[in-house]
Amino acid sequence: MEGAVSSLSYSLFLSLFYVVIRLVCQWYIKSKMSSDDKRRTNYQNGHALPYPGVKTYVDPDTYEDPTQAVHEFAKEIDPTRIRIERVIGAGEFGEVCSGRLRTLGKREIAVAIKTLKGGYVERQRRDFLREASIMGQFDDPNIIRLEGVVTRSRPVMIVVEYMENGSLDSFLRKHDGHFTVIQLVGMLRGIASGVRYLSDMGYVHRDLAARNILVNSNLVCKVSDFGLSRVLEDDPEAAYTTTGGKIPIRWTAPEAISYRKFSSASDAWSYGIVMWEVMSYGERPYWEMSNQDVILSIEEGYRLPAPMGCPVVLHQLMLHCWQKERSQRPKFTDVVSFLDKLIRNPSNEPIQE
Ligand code: ACK
Repeated sequence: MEGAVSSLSYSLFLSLFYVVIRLVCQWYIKSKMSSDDKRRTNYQNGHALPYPGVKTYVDPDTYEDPTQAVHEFAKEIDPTRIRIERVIGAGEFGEVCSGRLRTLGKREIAVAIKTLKGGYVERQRRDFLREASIMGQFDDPNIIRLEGVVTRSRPVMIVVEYMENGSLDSFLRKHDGHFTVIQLVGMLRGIASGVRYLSDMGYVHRDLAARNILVNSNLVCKVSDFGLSRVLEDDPEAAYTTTGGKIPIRWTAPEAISYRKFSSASDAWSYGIVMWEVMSYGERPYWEMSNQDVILSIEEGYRLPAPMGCPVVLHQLMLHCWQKERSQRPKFTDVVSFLDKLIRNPSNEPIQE
């Protein structure tokens, strides 16, 4: 009897001990979480759910009727609300223009308008609108915002927010040496945060490169150019590999080049190349080396050196992104935290190489 009582009190003691330890651990984890992490975590019955508020990406190609996907994810805009002002570039499907959009609240906002040129076949229309079906699923300050589409009249259009400084690569080349390291790190932080959002959504970009990032008048960088395989078809940097895929070799992780293993970890490799492009003000990765030489050099362990004036810690982060073993590369959430710390406390870090 006495034995039974003592074993009961022993198990009571153990349960109590367990509850106390659990509460202390929960309190400790919560107190260590940044406010950013808290925003991205909620609790249900006391259990932390990973990013429950974050939706997952739906591949528009899984829709039998791709037009249905467009209408599910993008608003149809009445074309009388759009005023095209000037042509700012050329895309594979037609011109890219700048203009104004009258919002439903009667405000006018600056927009970029991608048009689908006449004489297209159904497949081109579908490929063109695929980008809108993807972009329309995202809502993040570092992802280009889709305003809507025009599909019920001609020309077919995709309307997105206007980014005053255009593509990041040409913007940096135009302003070579003009920014402080902290300003450049701020741009990199924005891009990493956009890609973190994409990877939380389960979307793999596959073509992260400075040419596919847009910059607004406040130097905010936003990820653009969505469209899965179509993106690579469009990209002038994409070259055919021996396995028949079209890939922007200099920006792509070895496993994605060799056996098309694209993942958020291969996006991390590309992000490392974007870091290098930013810190070198739009220099071409691996300069004039041929694609084949790039592949061989990477295989032999060669990695891009730190650009002039690049802080050691940033080059170390690039090297981390370029680990051969993809599981060893950093997660985007860690990249964002790291860059945040660097921005908050730059003097603690050895800035020059
Ligand atoms: O480097 P850019 O000036 O920036 O030239 C290209 C061109 O259109 C062809 O893609 C520019 N562009 C694309 N989307 C946008 C946008 N949302 N806002 C401003 N410019 C854009 C891009």
